[in-house]
Amino acid sequence: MLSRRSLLQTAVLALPGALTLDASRLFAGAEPARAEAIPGLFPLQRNPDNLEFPFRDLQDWQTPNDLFYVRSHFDVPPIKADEWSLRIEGHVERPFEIGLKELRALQSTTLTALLECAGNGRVYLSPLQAGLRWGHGGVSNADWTGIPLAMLLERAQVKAGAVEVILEGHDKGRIGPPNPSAGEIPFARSLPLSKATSEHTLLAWQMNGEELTPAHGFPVRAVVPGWYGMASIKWLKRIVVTNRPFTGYFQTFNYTIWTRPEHSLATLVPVTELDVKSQIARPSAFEKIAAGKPCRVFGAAWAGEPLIDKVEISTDGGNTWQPATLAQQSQPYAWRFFHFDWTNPASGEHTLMARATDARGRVQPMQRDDDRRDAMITHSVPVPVSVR
Ligand SMILES: Nc1nc2c(c(=O)[nH]1)N[C@H]1C(S)=C(S)[C@@H](COP(=O)(O)O)O[C@H]1N2
Ligand SMILES: [Mo]
Repeated sequence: MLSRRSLLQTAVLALPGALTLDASRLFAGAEPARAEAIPGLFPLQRNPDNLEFPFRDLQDWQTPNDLFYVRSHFDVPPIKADEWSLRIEGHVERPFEIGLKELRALQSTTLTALLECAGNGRVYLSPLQAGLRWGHGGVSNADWTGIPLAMLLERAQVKAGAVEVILEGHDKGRIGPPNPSAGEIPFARSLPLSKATSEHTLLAWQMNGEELTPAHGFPVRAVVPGWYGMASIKWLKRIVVTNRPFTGYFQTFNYTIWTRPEHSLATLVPVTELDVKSQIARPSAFEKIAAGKPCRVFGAAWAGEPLIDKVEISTDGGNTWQPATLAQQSQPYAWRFFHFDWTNPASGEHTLMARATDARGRVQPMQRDDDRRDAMITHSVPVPVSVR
């Protein structure tokens, strides 16, 4: 690989003779100041790319497309727009196929929804879990434009007795030990008929007013607002209506949690709805803060469909709590920003924490619930800071 320095030298050599920049002088001594450092995605994995939104740089309510986190299990499938079509079949009267042009010509709607990976925050689990170790950046918020999935289900005429709708992507691969897949499998997941026919469950082709990029599911993806991200299938290929629950890889071996509904007999169930959660963006962990000056604690909270009612901040590791100010902008499925002005932080080590409450009365827990295995990581994460 070319180093930064040799790249620059190559560039210098290509310049017209009149310009005599000396690269060795530029890079002698200290690195030049990063006057306009623009944050970019943080790689957890390449090929397939799994990239974190730089949450500590949180600024926009709508995450810019090039900063929206990327979570892909397999390589991005090569899809040609003019060859793409979506098939709707299974437990329906009239199976059919629809092309991109025809789909985009349908009456579209736009909805803001946050996507959060069910593994977001996994780096904070102890003991460390297998799987991608997301920090706080497996979450982003965007406007999605498309049609309700219900529109196509209506056209296909779902038969009586249907219970679920499986969404299948064009991407596929083989998953190895410890839980090998049945050969090469596509990414697929099901929704109960009620969620699939909700007017808010979309087949989207635009994100923040622009065509979906390959990484985010070009040409068409599902957006299932209020659910963890794994339900929002990218690169849609096929929609299958079924008359019995689907038990594919990504809702059995993966993306499942234990529940204890009856008789204390733990039951494994697929991850579905988002839980209430907040994250502090700034200050970030291990940041050095000036003593005696006010410090603004800033972050975002979300709960899926219910609105965020309250966010509280602790500057003493959870002993005492004070209300944060919530941003005016508040709507179902999206995140809500908050801030808290920490006046006069005293010299020493401090631990910041945030705790959100939603309109359903759900409160963000302080402790990790191990029944959730490696998913749905919503407990309040302590943020250690030094005040000097
Ligand atoms: N076809 C397909 N759809 C997929 C995935 C995938 O790997 N393949 N990943 C899912 C997961 S786990 C998440 S969190 C979201 C992430 O969407 P994004 O990459 O646009 O942020 O896509 C979901 N849809
Ligand atoms: Mo995910």
